[in-house]
Amino acid sequence: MENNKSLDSKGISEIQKKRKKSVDPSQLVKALINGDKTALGRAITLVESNNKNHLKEANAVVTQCLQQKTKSIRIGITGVPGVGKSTFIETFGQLLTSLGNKVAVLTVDPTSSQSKGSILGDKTRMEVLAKDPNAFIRPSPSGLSLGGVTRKTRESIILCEAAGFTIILVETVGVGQNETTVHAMVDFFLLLKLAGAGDELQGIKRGIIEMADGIVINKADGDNLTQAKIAKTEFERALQLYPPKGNGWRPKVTYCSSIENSGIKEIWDIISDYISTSKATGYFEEKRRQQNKNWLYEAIEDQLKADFFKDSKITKEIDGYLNQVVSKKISPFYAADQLITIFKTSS
Ligand SMILES: Nc1nc2c(ncn2[C@@H]2O[C@H](COP(=O)(O)OP(=O)(O)O)[C@@H](O)[C@H]2O)c(=O)[nH]1
Ligand SMILES: [Mg+2]
Repeated sequence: MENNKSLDSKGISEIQKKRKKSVDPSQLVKALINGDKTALGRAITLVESNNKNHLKEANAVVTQCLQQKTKSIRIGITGVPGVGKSTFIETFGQLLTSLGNKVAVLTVDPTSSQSKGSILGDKTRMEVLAKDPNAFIRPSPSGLSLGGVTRKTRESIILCEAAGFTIILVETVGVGQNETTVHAMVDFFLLLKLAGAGDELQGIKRGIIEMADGIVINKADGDNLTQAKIAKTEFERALQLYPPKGNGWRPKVTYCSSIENSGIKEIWDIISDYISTSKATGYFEEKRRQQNKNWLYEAIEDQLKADFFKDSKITKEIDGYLNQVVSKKISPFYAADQLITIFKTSS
């Protein structure tokens, strides 16, 4: 055995390399559509790969998955770190699978490469759901910018849906731009809050309240319950100041305990109500169409930008232009115009 290993180790690793390289997209998609979670995991890895050779295969996989007729609900879950998103998903996810749904959980956390601890934390927090045959949990790809994570997550959603997952939960860390990008990829946006965490209404970033279709005060248990009830009333009052959403929806406020499993069903009722109302008016489909259009524009912008800054002439010239701009010899607009002309003629 030992001998064999040393004799063959090179050969074996060559085979393994080849195997890793040559993915047959059609075979992979076939297995994935049959509900094979390993195939789904491999397809997501392919989509996440930054290797140029994988791009063609990844595109083929996504395109084939797009052809699948799917029915899904995409729910974004946001809130500050520690508010209980992962714990909530563990409890909420189990309710959803018990009702016959197949649940996929994706996370958008561009910081996850720096804070490996949070992934470990999430895995232990979703222990039961992780073992549920009708659930699939995939942490945020690491080592990518927010733009990179966003794109990969969007494509992963398509793959999960083709694999038969009917509810997609996207957990996002409530910092910076993350919420905005996740809001743009889901049907329903749920904001988790804590009661009694300082001045509730002062601490809210206005933009996030405007994005939320539902607000849940989490950790409504023990001594916290009374505070949670008060916070609910405060949020409801505050929300009256906002106009209803495009589809006439007024965001709902409720409270729950993810640990004690109370108030969870009410949240699903709110989301179901939202989905059936917005499907009836055609808003649901319209929103998804609009999101798809926006993704195209964003993808073009991202790609152009990346190509521009990678261009060898640009990398050579840009410092000179920057210096001239800083020393006010030329205007930033003129510099941009010149650089873009250089870029256009170089390609
Ligand atoms: N008392 C109580 N604690 C909770 C509840 N939900 C989460 N927690 C705790 O809050 C901490 C952070 O939870 P976690 O799910 O990791 O938050 P995340 O960072 O938003 O994903 C953990 O210690 C949880 O046990 C809840 O409903 N009640
Ligand atoms: Mg978490």
